[in-house]
Amino acid sequence: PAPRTVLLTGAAGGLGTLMRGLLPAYGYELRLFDVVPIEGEPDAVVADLADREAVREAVRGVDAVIHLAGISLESTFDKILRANIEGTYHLYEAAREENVGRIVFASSNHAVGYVPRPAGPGPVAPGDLIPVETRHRPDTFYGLSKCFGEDLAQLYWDRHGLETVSVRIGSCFMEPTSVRMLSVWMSPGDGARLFHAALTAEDVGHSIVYGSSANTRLWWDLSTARALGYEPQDDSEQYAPKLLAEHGELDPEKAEHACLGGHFTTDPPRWPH
Ligand code: NAI
Ligand code: 15L
Repeated sequence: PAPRTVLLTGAAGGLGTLMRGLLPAYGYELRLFDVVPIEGEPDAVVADLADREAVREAVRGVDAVIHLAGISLESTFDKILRANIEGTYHLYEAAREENVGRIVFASSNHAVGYVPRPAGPGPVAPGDLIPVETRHRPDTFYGLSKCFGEDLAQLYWDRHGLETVSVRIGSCFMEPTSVRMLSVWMSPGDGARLFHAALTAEDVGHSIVYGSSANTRLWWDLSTARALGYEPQDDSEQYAPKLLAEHGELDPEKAEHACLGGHFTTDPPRWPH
């Protein structure tokens, strides 16, 4: 049966807030979880992913989890380790113990951030789109934690039959704000469509999909997302004239424009740890 009660971790964050607004229309009852309280949501669980008992209690009785909680940008290794690596492990252990059937995991394009982007401006030929089956090339400790999450999901599927859809999200914000985002943007509406498809598709095992709208300048292959029943409705192209007038096309000579992960691949690392 289709899941009805869904635990939304990271519900206080940017994407969590967008999804809190959009997912109830699909019929879900959301249980909210975040380390910070959410204004106007007194029933939200306020707890840290480090608190295994609280995580286990939070997953008890839900049909599925959308796991967004964690550090969403590069940080020190220790902070990433605690929130994203150990935190995601705690979530999976709790889900296994409580027999939750499916997790939708917010992976990121930064798990494969050092993959070269398709050459040239404008639309990319279908054969040149970046496939899901490309090796992990994390661009940060943050991206590395998403590689870990994808592998953890694979382990829990193979060993325990716990299903996951790992969504390598591009940039999910109200509007694209850079030329790179014209290629990787996921509109909030398409984000909700994709999460809904990931929650309801049958027999997903562990599926990895890219998360974006049907952008004219798309860099990656959306076929595994479409195989879940996802039908993106939006395209960033309406924002192209303004963004291109402001910034020009991406410059292939610039390192920060060369790879999928954009400036994540060139920003100075947050060392020492
Ligand atoms: P965000 O930083 O706005 O939200 C993350 C939320 O997780 C925050 O509310 C924070 O309080 C919570 N959190 C952090 N550590 C926690 C812990 N130890 N225990 C409990 N809660 C904790 O990030 P955003 O943009 O909403 O992203 C959500 C998820 O989606 C993240 O996992 C991020 O890596 C992933 N993602 C988001 C993209 C986007 O475009 N927004 C792109 C790619 C991936
Ligand atoms: C991410 O993984 C981040 O969480 C988000 O804030 C954006 O920076 C996004 O990637 C991106 O690549 O634009």
